[in-house]
Amino acid sequence: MARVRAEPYVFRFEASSVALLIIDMQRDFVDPGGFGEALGNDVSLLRAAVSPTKRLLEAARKAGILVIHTREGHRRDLADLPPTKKARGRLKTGIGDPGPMGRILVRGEHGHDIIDELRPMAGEPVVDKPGKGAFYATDLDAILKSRGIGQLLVCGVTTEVCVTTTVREANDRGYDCLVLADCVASYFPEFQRSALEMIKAQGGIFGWVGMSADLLAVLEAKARKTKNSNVTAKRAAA
Ligand code: TIU
Repeated sequence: MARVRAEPYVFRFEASSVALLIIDMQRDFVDPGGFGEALGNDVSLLRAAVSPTKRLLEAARKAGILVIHTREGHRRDLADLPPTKKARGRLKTGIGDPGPMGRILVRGEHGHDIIDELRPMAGEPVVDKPGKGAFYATDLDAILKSRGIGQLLVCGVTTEVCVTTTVREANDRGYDCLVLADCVASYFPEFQRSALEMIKAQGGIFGWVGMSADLLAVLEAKARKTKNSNVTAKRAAA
């Protein structure tokens, strides 16, 4: 059983029943010219989460932990786009409209895809979601259940929108979530702080909050152990 320092108390997990869930690290949110900027935000604030998430992603892969990526977006015919979501914000350029990275939040477009630094590897499930929560109208729950996953290590953007919506959905479905504070980001520093506070308040009402360095140390130790036992097994077989 691995143990990671976290708030409100230590987070325990088995590598075989935990997944790294990376939420919506798409150009549309992180890069200029996408949905995030169309909403009036300074997208550069989200960049802070990229390097720590990349380190965790690489460590999770080496430790043999399942990695799942999500993308918020819609069908090319926008048939799954609620008119209310389209109308919200009275945007000049909104969902489905052409932008410098293609049609905004539309599947298959350059802006809709995940940033190069965190590109999914073959075999890692990518869950396309029409809403803010990663469980709503997706097969995420089925993917997790079929692999025996009960706990989630959560990274992504934005903290108070898709990350917390997903953590709340996960919590109600019986999953334990550890949110890595430096691997999630918001366009609003005060929302970043308060969203994380809300997760861990009241004895961890929605989950745990930790720092990537603490998790990284645990994952790296696990990867070393796996490598050493592989070497021992190979020697024994030789
Ligand atoms: N606007 C905002 O902060 N976020 C979103 O619209 N989607 C996600 O958080 N992915």
